[in-house]
Amino acid sequence: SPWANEPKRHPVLRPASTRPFNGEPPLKLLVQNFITPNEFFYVRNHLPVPFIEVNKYELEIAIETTKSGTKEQIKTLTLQDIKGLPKYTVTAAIMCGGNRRSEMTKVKSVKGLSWNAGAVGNATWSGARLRDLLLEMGVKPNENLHVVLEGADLDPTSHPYGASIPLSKALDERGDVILAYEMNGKTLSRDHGYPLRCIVPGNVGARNVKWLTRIAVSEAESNSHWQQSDYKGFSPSTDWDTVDFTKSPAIQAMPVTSAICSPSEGEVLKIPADGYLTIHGYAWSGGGRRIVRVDLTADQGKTWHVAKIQQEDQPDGRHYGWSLWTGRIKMETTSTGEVEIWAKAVDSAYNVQPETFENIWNLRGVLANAYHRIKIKII
Ligand code: MTE
Ligand code: MO
Repeated sequence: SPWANEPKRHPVLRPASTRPFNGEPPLKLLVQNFITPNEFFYVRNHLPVPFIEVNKYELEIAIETTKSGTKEQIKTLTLQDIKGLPKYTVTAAIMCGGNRRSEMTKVKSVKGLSWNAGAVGNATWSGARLRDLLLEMGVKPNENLHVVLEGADLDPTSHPYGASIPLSKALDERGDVILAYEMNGKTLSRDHGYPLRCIVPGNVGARNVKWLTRIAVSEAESNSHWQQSDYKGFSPSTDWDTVDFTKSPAIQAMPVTSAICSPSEGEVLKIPADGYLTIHGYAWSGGGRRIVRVDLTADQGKTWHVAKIQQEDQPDGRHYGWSLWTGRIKMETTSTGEVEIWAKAVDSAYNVQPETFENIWNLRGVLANAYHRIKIKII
């Protein structure tokens, strides 16, 4: 059975599916640490986890012949070779394109794993810069080329998981694309891509290819199902009868989002004597855009409260880690019963989350970034 070699997972990861394994941590736990502990970091696998013997491991890097003048070149590297290159560490959140899908589903059903808001984690990733490798091989900037990334995990027809990113992202010094062998200072675990994965900060989780075996500089995007016919956005009026996957670009940089992680949806609680309700959550935007504000309301937007943000001091455009936030809302001490809390984040381009899911609904349930809303009960 291809599932005989699956690694053990921490029991806090609530499975959204078991074969392949997909699991996310409870939201309250998720925001207890600015750096997500490795064992609490969500896992998103499309296929069985490959078993890789590190002494036999090789990474192939191919430069394909292109009209724009790159010449065929192939290089094979061992893990030792990659560890011999200058080591970089970046803090980057990875978020699945389907994070918060379970909220979008409430508008109308979608196809995909029913993720809550926990398909995200924030870690430090260490490894070689893809840029260094490509420059050493003589690759020149070119807006028309792509870097195709392939994993060692194979589908039943022996096709690997694959994705691609624009070459411009891979070569950008501020893009911080890493071939990572460490997560939070520890050897990558099997679920997170041991021995090597690509980290593409600011882009959708799907491009952060795990168990990396092949990199190709190419005229075409990855021909994989996940690049071509999945992880793309569509109009709310596009359905499975009318969808044409060639008509939408593959998701790369992610939009701004946030989630309330404490209290939990449906929680019953008492307001403390000082009258303040304390709320915790995370916010993040793709493309290296820093979170500049998180607004909270407990009265359907009549009054908004600005949350206090905890984040790394990184320049805008290169701010790849998430932000944690804490808000305090003064409640009427006499008010009891159901209260709805909403959160919305604003990024450095003043992009803000859309109000509702109705007008961003899409058949795959991706990019589910509307205001996060929870109901609690005050007694
Ligand atoms: N890489 C390979 N080889 N196989 C996969 O199934 N899943 C992708 C990406 N890289 C995947 C992969 C998706 S959709 C996401 S969201 C992230 O890995 C999840 O990374 P994580 O499991 O380390 O959290
Ligand atoms: Mo994903």
